[in-house]
Amino acid sequence: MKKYIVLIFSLLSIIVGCSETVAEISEDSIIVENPDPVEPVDNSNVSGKNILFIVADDLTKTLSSYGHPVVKTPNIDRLAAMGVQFNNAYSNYSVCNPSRSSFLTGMKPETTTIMDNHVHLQDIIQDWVTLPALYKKNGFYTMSLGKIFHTSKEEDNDLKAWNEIYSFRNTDLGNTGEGRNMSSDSRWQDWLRWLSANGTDEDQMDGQIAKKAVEFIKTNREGPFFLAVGFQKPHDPYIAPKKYFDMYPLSICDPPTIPDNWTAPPYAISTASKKTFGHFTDQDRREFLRSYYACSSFLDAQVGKLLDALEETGKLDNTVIVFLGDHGYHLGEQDHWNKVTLYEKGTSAPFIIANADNQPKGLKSNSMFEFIDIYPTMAELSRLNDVPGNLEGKSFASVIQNPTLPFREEVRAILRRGSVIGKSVKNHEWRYVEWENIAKGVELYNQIEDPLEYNNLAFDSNFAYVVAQMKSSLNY
Ligand SMILES: [Ca+2]
Repeated sequence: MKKYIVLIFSLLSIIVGCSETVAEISEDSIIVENPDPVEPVDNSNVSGKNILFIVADDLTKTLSSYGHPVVKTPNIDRLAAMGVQFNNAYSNYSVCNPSRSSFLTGMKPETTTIMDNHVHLQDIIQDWVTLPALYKKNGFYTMSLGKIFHTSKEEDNDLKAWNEIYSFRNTDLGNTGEGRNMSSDSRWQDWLRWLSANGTDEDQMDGQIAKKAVEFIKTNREGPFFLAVGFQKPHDPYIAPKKYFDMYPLSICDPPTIPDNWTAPPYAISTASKKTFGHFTDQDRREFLRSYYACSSFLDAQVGKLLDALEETGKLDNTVIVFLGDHGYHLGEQDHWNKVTLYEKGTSAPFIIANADNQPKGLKSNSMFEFIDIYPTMAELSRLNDVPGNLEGKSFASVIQNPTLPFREEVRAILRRGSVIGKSVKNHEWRYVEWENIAKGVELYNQIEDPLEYNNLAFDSNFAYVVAQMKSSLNY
């Protein structure tokens, strides 16, 4: 009989959407949602490489392997050197639950209909086979640590996909330190809070996730595993041990410059965001960047522990490592310090894969793909059987093996702001956005001359032909 043990506290503290509450302080920091007891599994007759599937929450390209000038991420750099880094990987929706529900089912947000953090996957899922469920069906031993689906609650997850599932929370000590809430709006509670925390990595939930993952990797196993590690950082609240904050003096945390006279097109940025960030001072911006950078380096250190464990156990070459952020994030671009946009900064995310069969090492690909392509790609790489027929992406396994191959000519994303639907299509030269079929707004940005997307050319008659072309692509 399935019995779920849920230690009492608000799961929102680890599986947040746009707002969240602080974890209650308790000596226990592990939340177990396993069938009780966990049944031993003999999958020694199953062939295939292990999968280490690492998802970071709200991580943009604050990684030195992506050329960030300030942030130091030596471990993710090490991973990139082992594999292929994709410079043009695009989430289909710039919010946690819609994005994860999409790439874990292999279907577009339009199809899942999950477009906010409040819809429960289990109310929608029908007979869809999620990515981890397919691995389990193929005999892989599956474990979920931290945030893979939007929450670890039964209604938001796919508990049948996992042999074991664990979430974690900070210790009492890890919730103390020097910090500040930069929001003056009480409605938002914690979402602009940073904390240079006392204690060690393992006083933070992500440190505990890494520890559990290392224990699992070091366990002797005969058959292959699918280990999904969902780190919560750099998602707010921006909490990391003090040593990571100390890496980034405020003087080197320079906020981006907003062009003079720039204003956001209608619906491009939420009204609440404009109101909140309109009050940001230079000090606020620098503290925000320091906190996000600290959380990025903290995350990087946890990834390093997993790589070390794979090396120490001799499992590295036999483990395909997939690393991604669940969507993009603005760090001051468009005067926005969050997600939930259709801009480049909102939709593009880091994606690195290492150790797949016949793949080169240390290459960077500019080929574009959408996150709905992840599921069929992994299914192909792992040669999984019974791949469902309802997947809407296509495999880019061939690009992993030959990173100069072109893949998608254009990528799409969708967003719902209030009741208004925005859709974007991007190719290598242009991004085009419509809000409610142009009734609420149109945007066109040159991706080469204006990569940060400040100069909306949609109403410039010189580019009417581009608007027409992109409109046709969007509504094909
Ligand atoms: Ca997220």
